[in-house]
Amino acid sequence: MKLIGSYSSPYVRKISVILLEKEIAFEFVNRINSDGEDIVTRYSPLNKVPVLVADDNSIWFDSPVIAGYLEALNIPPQLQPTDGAQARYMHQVEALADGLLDAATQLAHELKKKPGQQNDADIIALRGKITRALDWLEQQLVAGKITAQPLTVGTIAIGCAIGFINRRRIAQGWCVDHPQLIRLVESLFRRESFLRTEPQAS
Ligand SMILES: N[C@@H](CCC(=O)N[C@@H](CS)C(=O)NCC(=O)O)C(=O)O
Repeated sequence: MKLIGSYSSPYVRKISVILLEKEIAFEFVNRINSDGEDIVTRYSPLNKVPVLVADDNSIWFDSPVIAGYLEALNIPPQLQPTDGAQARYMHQVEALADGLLDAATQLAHELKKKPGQQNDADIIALRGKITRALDWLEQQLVAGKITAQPLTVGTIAIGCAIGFINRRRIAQGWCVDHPQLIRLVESLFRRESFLRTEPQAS
């Protein structure tokens, strides 16, 4: 099994965490090869990582699809519910966390531009998405709909999104009014799979 990605990508981290939790052996292949060439378009038309090349050479991209492929291998621990309604809800949580990450990565990109070149309307819209997503997660945790145990792909996706937000200081002060979310991510960040995939400071 090969995971093509970059060490800094939080979406790649999500798949690395799943592979580590399931103790599936894999080779990490950097999207930039030794000649400085980006190899991802050979595998993914959209040029996005992660890409998984399975042992039967089948190619899978987009992290929710890869997570589904890995779950279908039936290797414990189970990270996705089998019950239809519970599985649908977990996918909604995963989609929300991935969407939070989409907004956070776009905001990080926008904020890297010089002040005069930044699009203020985009920044406001992206901050709105991030705030509402964090509030939604807190509400679901308070209602007991998202729980730390058992670990799921949904909670792993939340950990990867918040890890990126913290590292890039995208939503400073978010901790103040999201105590349940802090408790969840603190428990995730103590796991060996998260510790081993923590990106180096850039
Ligand atoms: N929805 C995708 C998002 C993946 C994604 O946006 N990956 C970024 C790296 S963090 C990427 O490869 N961007 C390159 C590009 O869009 O050209 C997933 O969950 O796998």
